[in-house]
Amino acid sequence: MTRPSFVIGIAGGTGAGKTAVAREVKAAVGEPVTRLPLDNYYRDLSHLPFEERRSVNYDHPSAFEWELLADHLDALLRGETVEVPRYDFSVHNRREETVTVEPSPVIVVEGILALYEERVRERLDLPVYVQTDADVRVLRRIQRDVVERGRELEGVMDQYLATVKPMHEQFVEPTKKYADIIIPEGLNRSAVDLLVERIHAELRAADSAIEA
Ligand code: UZR
Ligand code: MG
Repeated sequence: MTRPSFVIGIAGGTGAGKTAVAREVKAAVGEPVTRLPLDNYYRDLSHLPFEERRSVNYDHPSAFEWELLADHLDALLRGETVEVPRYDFSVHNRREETVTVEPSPVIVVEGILALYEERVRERLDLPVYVQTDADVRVLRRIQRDVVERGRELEGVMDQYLATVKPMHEQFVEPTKKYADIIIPEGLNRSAVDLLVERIHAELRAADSAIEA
């Protein structure tokens, strides 16, 4: 019998600390956890030249290949292995190579719009929203894009005002209502500990269901 997976969704604005929470959960629980970052499901834009790819609105729901993500979740839940695309932020496009993801007891889908699409949402056992003030998020975003990704400050500011902020308000923030748990500030020790405890409880329940 295939073991049922416990699927967690972690949504929230850019710079909220979603990836940090997902990594921390993975570090605490270890092998049973597989992360499925939404970034990997940005649509393949190889048919567009770089200049056009650069001006795509990556904060709009249409930027993501939802069908593929939902299909992958279904396959993983059936106990099948999937080939997940990888994304290269420096060229705004999918990489050639994929990463093989095995079915696992806990799957964490993480990204700004992880709670947006119904087909994905209905597969989540625990929808989580990371709630962090916009001023903190934008400072983290500047740190990441300018310091770590080598982008120009001016471009980051323009993009934030032109798309990141309005799309956040229109599409990301309204998904908070779908969350069962709201985590303040991202790496919040108590909240992460509770998540980890809950996962351990689910793993124990699944183990005893298999033994019974
Ligand atoms: P997180 N993003 C890029 O900057 N470049 C891309 O090629 C693809 C995505 C950004 C995207 C969004 N927006 O705000 C952010 N833009 O990645 C989501 N513009 O990722 O949740 O880690 O901040
Ligand atoms: Mg992230």
